[in-house]
Amino acid sequence: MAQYVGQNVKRKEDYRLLTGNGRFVGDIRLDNMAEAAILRSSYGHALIKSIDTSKAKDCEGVIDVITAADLEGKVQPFTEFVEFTLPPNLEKDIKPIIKKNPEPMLAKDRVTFVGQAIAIVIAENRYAAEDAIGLIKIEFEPLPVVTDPYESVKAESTVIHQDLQNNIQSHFEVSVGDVEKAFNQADHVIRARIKTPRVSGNPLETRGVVAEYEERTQQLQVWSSTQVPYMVRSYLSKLVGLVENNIRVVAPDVGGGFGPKCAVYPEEIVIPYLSTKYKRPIKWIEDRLEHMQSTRHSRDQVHDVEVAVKNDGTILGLKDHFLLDNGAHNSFALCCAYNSAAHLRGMYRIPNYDITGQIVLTNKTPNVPYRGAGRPEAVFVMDRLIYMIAEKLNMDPVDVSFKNFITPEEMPYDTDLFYRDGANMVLENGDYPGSLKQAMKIVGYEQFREQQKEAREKGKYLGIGFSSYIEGTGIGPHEGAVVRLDSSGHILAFVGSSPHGQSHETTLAQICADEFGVSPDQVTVKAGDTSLLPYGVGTFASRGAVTAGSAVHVASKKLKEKLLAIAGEMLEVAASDLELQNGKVYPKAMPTRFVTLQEIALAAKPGPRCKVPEGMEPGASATHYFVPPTVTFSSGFHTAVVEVDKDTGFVEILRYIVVHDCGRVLNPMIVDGQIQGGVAQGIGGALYEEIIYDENGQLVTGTYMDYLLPTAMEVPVVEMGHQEFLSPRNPMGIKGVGEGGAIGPPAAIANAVCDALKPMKIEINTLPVSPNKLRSLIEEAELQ
Ligand code: MCN
Repeated sequence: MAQYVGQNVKRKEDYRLLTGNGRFVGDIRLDNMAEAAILRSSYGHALIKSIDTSKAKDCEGVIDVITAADLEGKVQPFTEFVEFTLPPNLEKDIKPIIKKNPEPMLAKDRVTFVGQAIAIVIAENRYAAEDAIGLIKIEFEPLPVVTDPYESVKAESTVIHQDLQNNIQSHFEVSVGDVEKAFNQADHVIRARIKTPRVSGNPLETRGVVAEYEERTQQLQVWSSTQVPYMVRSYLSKLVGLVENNIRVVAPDVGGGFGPKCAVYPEEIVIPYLSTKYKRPIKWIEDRLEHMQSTRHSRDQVHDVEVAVKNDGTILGLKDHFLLDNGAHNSFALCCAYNSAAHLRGMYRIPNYDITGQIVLTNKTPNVPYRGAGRPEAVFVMDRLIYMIAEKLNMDPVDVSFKNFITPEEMPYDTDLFYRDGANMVLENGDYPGSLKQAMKIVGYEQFREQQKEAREKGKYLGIGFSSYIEGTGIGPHEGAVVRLDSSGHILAFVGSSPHGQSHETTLAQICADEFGVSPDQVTVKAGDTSLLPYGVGTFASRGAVTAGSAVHVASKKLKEKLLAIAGEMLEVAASDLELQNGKVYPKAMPTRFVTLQEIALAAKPGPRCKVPEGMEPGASATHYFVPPTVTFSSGFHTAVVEVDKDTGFVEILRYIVVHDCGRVLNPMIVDGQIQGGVAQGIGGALYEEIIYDENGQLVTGTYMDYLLPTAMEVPVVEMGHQEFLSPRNPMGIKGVGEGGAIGPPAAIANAVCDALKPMKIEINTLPVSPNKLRSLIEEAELQ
């Protein structure tokens, strides 16, 4: 029987998407639909003394202009968030301080970042709405602006939120072993300040919402370009006070999300509310400038780290204190910061570890998870340290890695920490030294060193850099699937996690197809619609394959069992003696006598011809909610080979290699694509991307002229090596892969540049490695 899991099945979604038949939020046009435009703050921090909307309201085509006053008592601010409640054992262990700082839907009497929404114009069309925006008069009184997290934590700094005493929004500490003792026993202590800057996710499709309220039935339908339609529904119900069951949120085709679209935004609440108010459909589509300003940013961590090592390269202990520059509101509590702390030691055996994290408020756009969510920052710290240790001890960096790897024999390895879900953080399996060896083989490490020597003699600077990651993927709390056989014999799978480029329609169909012995073409996967099943979660944290995949797998098994029981009644043969293949069920002993899936579907209907065995409900569908025991740990090794032009500071990536383990691979082609795409974003973070604010809190990188993204010209074809250690934490042994590609590049590329410029002893501890930054480092080195 054909096995589709593990095969390069072509993407089922491509026909629709590549022929221009995708349906994104922007494509939705409804009768009598109004459009919205948003007036946003041009100040980083200011009091709003007055707002005059009269001229805007008088504009032709304008339906209304809404400010915070209009929402009072109607729409609650964002206050409570899922993540604010930590599992009790984690809460006890890391002693967190998490202060709530409610985020208003529209700024009322003060703005706290450039891009914050202040007023919404609803008009007959977007042109009229945009024109009216220009006629709203606001009197601001500028306040001192805080943009530097180190300044922000100082006692004398302006407090951004009046109900908090200072700008430290959250704080936690993690302690493993005896760090002081480890530092006392060390031959060397290496210290560094390592910074990953603020970046933006930049999906092809910006955010957007269409809402349609039908007064007759009190049904509210919302289309949103989101990763989390269920969360949007839940917040809408809570914050607007609507019956949850009357709200249907649909994420149609979504052109990328990368993390920032897993936050729920004010527009997703206010536009639907206004649709209920004006009883007509309303559409809002974010423009690119708004996207750069107000769609949440990410990363932005500074680590002050110290590592204690022995002369032979053994790491005895690590201390770290880091600040995460959160911007003006925190809706994800400890998510990225704790991810950084939990993943920082990565593949390495570091028995003594102290880390404190502080989430600091500044007058910038709020900070949320972005592909990797705290791990790229952690890897940048850890793998830079490996290179610094090697430099200090005059060792090869790979030997420092080999010295400190957690070995396969030590698996499962207890990290002595709790994961974010409250479970013990135990790395279940993997061969970390093996992955480095495989990477070294693919790149030809020994030959490269020869080539590097020869090149240096000719004045060419070639370098090689490695980085490593582990990643807890497939986080709960659950994900659901309903698998159904329809009367035409076609299989439908409804899942709670909706894709935005990850190919779920294909990979989940492969899982189903294998269970029913049909081709993936006979399976349709539907997602992104809260009316499909009652409890869904969403697509983020590389969880789709593990959670939705397992839910589909188990629901398919349950349904198959039922179909065999019905077929048993039809054929008068025990279900255990039946086989299901190629859409037919037949007795193993007599394959010529069969019933088709379509015939079974008809026999599953209630009525006189029903053949559903006694004790079972009629119908051909099964539901399963998969609740993972905890996350599964993917891992990987990244290798960058670069050439540095010493005179211009330009870095060219000559080769890029990823060796990784994502457990059972559902579709190798899609996994490779996920890694290739992730690496492209990681290269952006390594060499080009940086959100910059000036001292007044003005965003100075608001366009793609200032905020550089890598193009196809800068991204090499990634060479890949696969390991396949099946996870025991879900029935198919899957681990996630969606983020891994983005986690390793900053560290691997920075290490490669340092390796290329080794004679100059350059240390790159700040990203991106832009030509001007690199030239300054080279100039400094040449002066010494
Ligand atoms: N897969 C597989 N075998 C595995 C693991 C995964 O074939 N062992 C397949 C999955 O079936 C799925 C894809 O790879 O089709 C990604 O799976 P997974 O790692 O489970 O990640 P999610 O489906 O949960 O997607 C989220 C993840 C994240 S967190 C970000 S950010 C991200 C990413 O996926 N954003 C993306 N990949 C993206 N890809 C695109 N095109 N656009 C985005 O916005």
